[in-house]
Amino acid sequence: ETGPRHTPTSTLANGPVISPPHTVDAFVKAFLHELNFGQGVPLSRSSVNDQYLALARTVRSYLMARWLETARRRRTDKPAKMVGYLSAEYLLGRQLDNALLATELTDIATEAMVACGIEIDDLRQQEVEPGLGNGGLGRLAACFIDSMATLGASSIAYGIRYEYGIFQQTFVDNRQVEKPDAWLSMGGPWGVVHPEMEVPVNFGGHVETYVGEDGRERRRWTPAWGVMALRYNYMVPGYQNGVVNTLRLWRARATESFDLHIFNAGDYAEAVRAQTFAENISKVLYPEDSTPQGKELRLQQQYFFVAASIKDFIQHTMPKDFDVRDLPERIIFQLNDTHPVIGIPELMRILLDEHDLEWEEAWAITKQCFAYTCHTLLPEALEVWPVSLMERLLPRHMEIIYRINEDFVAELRETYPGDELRVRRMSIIADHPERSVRMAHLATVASVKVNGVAALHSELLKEKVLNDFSELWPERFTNVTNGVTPRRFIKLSNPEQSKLISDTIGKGWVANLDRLEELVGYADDADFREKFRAVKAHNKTRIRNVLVSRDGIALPEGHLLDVMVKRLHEYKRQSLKLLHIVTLYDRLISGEVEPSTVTPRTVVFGAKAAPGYAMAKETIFLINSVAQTVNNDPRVDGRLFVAFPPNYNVTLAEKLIPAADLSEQISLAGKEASGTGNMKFALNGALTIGTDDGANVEIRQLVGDENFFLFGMTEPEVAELQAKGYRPGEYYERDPQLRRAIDLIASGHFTKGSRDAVSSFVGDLLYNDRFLALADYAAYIEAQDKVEAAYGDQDNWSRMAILNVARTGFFSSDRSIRDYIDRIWHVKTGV
Ligand code: GL2
Repeated sequence: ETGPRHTPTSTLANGPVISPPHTVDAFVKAFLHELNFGQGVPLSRSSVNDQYLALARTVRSYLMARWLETARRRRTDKPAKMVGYLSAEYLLGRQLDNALLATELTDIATEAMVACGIEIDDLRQQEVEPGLGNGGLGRLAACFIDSMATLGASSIAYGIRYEYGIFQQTFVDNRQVEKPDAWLSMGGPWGVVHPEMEVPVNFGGHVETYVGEDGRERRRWTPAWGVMALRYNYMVPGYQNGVVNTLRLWRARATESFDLHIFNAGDYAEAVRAQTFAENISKVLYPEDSTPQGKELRLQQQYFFVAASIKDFIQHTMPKDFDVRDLPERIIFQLNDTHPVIGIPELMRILLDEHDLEWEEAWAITKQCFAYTCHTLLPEALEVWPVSLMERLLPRHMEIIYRINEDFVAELRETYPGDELRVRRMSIIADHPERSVRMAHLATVASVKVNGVAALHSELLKEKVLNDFSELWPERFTNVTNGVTPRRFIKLSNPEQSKLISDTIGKGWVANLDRLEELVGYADDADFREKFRAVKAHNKTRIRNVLVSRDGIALPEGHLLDVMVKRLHEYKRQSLKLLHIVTLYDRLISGEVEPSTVTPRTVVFGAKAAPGYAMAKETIFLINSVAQTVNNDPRVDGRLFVAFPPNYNVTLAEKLIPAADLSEQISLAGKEASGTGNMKFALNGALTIGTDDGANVEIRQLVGDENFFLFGMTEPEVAELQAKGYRPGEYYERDPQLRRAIDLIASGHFTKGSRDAVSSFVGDLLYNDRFLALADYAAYIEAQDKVEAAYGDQDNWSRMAILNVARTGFFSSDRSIRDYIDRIWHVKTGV
């Protein structure tokens, strides 16, 4: 890195950075140093939080040594192309254990704490996870940076250091109530701030023409206000390979000039208020998952972090004498969904206005510097910004977008003479219902590659969402199936299964997940199956303890553990799961089945609803209401239990997923782009009940039909039914079992007799049912009945579960990142 710096002339200046030694003694010393001189307390008077912060900082110093060494190596190596991963979300989860694992310090730290009379587990519990993301998209970014570091890919990740992450969910009278997530309130030991490296980011104002020294006309943007982007570095360690990469998160800080520009000088209180306004930009994560709201502050956030990141890369990561014409050899910015797409006109602006390039040359460079990942198939998830808002907030960028579109539309008219309908469909600017910018179109026009996140999704992207574009540029489209990091989601979250695997095939699988295949043969080994079952039993006991102390929920023992955890969204069909539960319950209380003959089952939900998503919140209320009724009805005789622990997050996922027997992946076919929870469950020995959607398709192909409970319509069948005209009421009329379930809900049975409390839920199912839950109900119930029969043969169930683990090594995010490197980035790897 270059940038403002002062190099002392001492001979020490170029000496190596020396990591604290990997010994218990050295660790204890470093820890006590942090405690005494960092926290300012003696061990005897320290709080658990003091101890946690000192421990985190101690581990951080080991990471820091490697981080500095990684950076030094990259400076001295021949200049290489880097990946700039741009994401508005990183759902990181707790940091401590991952850092210990990566640096091989787990045992040393544990012993060091024992030496200090501290139970390290108590400190683990103290860490508040950084929840800087909503769901799968944000967690994917976190898995990807882990894999980039593990593969030694030269990369830097950029995002926003939200002061408040995803809200904390509580339930009051069965309804979701949100609380702010003040994740930094007890101190943020993992981030390192560099106030001297801040970069300005501007907004508003106007654009004018002026004549440059060479007599050429140019455009000049005079912004109305600006903020500073404060740099926070977070260290991203590779798995036991010495590499530590950077996650750079920006925080907004007011500038003095900001106060001067908009507000009158002399009014102190007003000036301080203005500061708050500027600092609002990084205040809070928007809590909508897959359904963005077109809020001005959100566009401010997007431009804020992208502008800071691009400037930071060019000015501080590239050498001083760097020529921007070389950018395509030095960087590929990966756009994680449309959130960072404003970076495209921003780079154009930099090249045109700050480096004086001609339009054609600037465009040729820009087009090589971006690649776009689309994460959705839902039309309402595709971001669109009103032109009026863009003109007000980013007038120069709007101009540039118009010009990009003008050239693009001209090219289209040449390629498709007379086909104005197509031109309108493809235009970056939409005219209806309001003149606006289609960010996915802008991204596609400017990117080297566009990828979907699972095989089916990438196909549907080409056939549907971006069909016109794939006809025009077929070679631009590719697939990279998502993955998850085996470090966090097997090694750390499931130590018992990890030990069994390592004892059986050796330790190498953690960084080479294909090696799980070596377990295939053990599916037929009775001794191995028994050990595998013991792991599951252990993990069930563990989650039982967690839920008792976390939420006072006592899960019954000896049940099939059926888990549906993901954001609450209609397309994911938590409502269908609910209908299944009500059917099971109805069979029990109606006397249709004898309780002692049914497979005892516990269903665990975890789901946050966007605070403004009314139907999702109604569903949460109904799940809680059903749970309350079912769990307290003596007729159920302990055969069915429903738990909905609040505030599902990464920390809970790590405990819950390894305990699951059954993974619920029941979205309507053609709606879930990929899913990543589905992969985590399979890798942790749960069987999937799922539709032919997202990455479920690939999971099923890999594990085999006989080891997967498939049900429901395929995507073409869905399309056909919708074209024909879908009437949910017909299914209700025709299927008595379904009718009984819906009637029971509608009667107010679960809501203390209140029909009103369920009327919008029931009304929507019967008269709208946008995601065809009723059409898939019968098939789902049938598949669930097969699950119960299969669970009756425990030995065969274990066999199936082992094969799921053995055959899903493909879903390591290491493989995803290798695919990105081979198909899109072409950067080098290795430590
Ligand atoms: C999502 C998709 O809905 C999900 O299917 C996918 O697995 C992830 C990661 O690619 O991306 N898209 C999206 O907007 N969110 C997702 O989780 N929030």
